[in-house]
Amino acid sequence: MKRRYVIFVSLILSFSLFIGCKSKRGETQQGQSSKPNVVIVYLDDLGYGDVGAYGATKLKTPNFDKLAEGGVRFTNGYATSSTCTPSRYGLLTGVYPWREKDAKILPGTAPLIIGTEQLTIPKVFKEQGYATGIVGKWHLGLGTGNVDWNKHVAPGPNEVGFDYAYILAATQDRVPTVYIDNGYVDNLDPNDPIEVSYEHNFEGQPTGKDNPELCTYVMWHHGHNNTIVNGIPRIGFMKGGESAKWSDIDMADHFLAKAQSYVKAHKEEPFFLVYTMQQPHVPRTPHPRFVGKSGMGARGDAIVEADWCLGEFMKTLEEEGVLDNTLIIFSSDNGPVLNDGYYDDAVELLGDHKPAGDLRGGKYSLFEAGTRVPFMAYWKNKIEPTVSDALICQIDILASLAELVGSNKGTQDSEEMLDVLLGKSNQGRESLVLEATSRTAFRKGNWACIPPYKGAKVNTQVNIELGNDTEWQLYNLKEDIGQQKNVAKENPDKLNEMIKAFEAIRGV
Ligand code: NG6
Ligand code: CA
Repeated sequence: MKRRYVIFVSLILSFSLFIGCKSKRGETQQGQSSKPNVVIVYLDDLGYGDVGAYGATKLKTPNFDKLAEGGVRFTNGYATSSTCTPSRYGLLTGVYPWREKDAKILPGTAPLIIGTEQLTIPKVFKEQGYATGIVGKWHLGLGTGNVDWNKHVAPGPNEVGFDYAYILAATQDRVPTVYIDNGYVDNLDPNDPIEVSYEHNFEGQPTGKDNPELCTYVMWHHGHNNTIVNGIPRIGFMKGGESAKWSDIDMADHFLAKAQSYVKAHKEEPFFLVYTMQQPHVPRTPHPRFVGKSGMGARGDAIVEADWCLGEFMKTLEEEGVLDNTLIIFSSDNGPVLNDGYYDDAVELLGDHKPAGDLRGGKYSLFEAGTRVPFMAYWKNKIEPTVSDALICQIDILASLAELVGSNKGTQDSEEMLDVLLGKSNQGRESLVLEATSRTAFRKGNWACIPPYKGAKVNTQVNIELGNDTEWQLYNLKEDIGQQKNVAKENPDKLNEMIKAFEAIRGV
């Protein structure tokens, strides 16, 4: 009798343990924590065609390819926007950036644009008991409007859900050119305080405009003619903080080391890490050991360097024994640009390489190359390698990861597509609003339409078609992925259907 009772109790116990270990989706991973780690690897200005697995032949990206070929490679994966700040806003909050008026390219002194009360992916993870971290580019603003860089800089990533944040404030081409470690400028000498302004220069500070002879690393082409740091003229003015200034050529190694340390420090607990590389955004400063490796100049070399960084990072996951229990999502914040303001031979040495693949436009554009980016999900022994044509956007990552970790959090815009992300389903979004410098376009099914917009058709400084036209544009992406033939006039019904669906989301 007693024995039977013991068996009964242990059966009940093991059953409840089994239930307890079950994630929301009812999956148990034997021998593994039921809480998988998640890493988002996010590149800056990497184009759809900049990855071997997406068709690049001249540029070698073996480590990007390993993820793409060993996981789900999305052919219709989108950033929310064709520039950085809005895309990062969309990624972390799961909210369309055109809903937030301040989600546009920010100066280094801009206040934080994510509300501290707002839902973010790291908050979803924190609530589920995860350690959360971000290493790399931030560009979502810091402080409340008048930052003193010599004090604690807040609110910032720590106040919107990241326990750990080791970041560069804005972009590599914008001041302040220092790293920020959990709200404090790293390596700052209190006797040499930093001053930063986007309005005025500081007395005695040379600028790219007045002292071109000091632009010894690279010369500016357009913009980028203010304070010179490490022979590179930047956007904005800065004085002091000598010991805190970063070394551009060591930046990739520096962020990699921080990302690796993060994994080592948190391997015993579930973690969520966002690793936002600065490559291949300008100024392109590959470490000397990568210079000349691509044959395409600094842009190609910076991509080769980023690929190497990913390989090293993956090795760390493996060596620390967490690779099998880590989902890695890889993408880029916007499409490619060659000359983005410096003479770095990106145009001259491009050769046959097509950074946007067969897509039209590039960074800043409403055409496809602005927002359609490399996008893949890799999970060793868990995701079956596949190519997915499902329509998916970075705003969907929030709801999908929430589902993964058993949270019911979500937003109006973020569509839960965990099965799509894991390659188990091809049922992507029905439609998607795309954004480029405050203009929007609409994708539905295989169709894309762009409303009439005034303004230049081409940004001649960067030589990119922006998507502006005086008339509605409609493209059938299935037949015309390069958006060469505007079929709006031949398909008035389709266009009307698109406009209605577009307005229903965007408002008239
Ligand atoms: C533009 C810069 C460009 C780049 C971009 C932001 C000029 C002329 N151009 O204003 O170089 O920094 O902003 O890029 O200043 S992003 O990828 O962060 O959106
Ligand atoms: Ca970018």
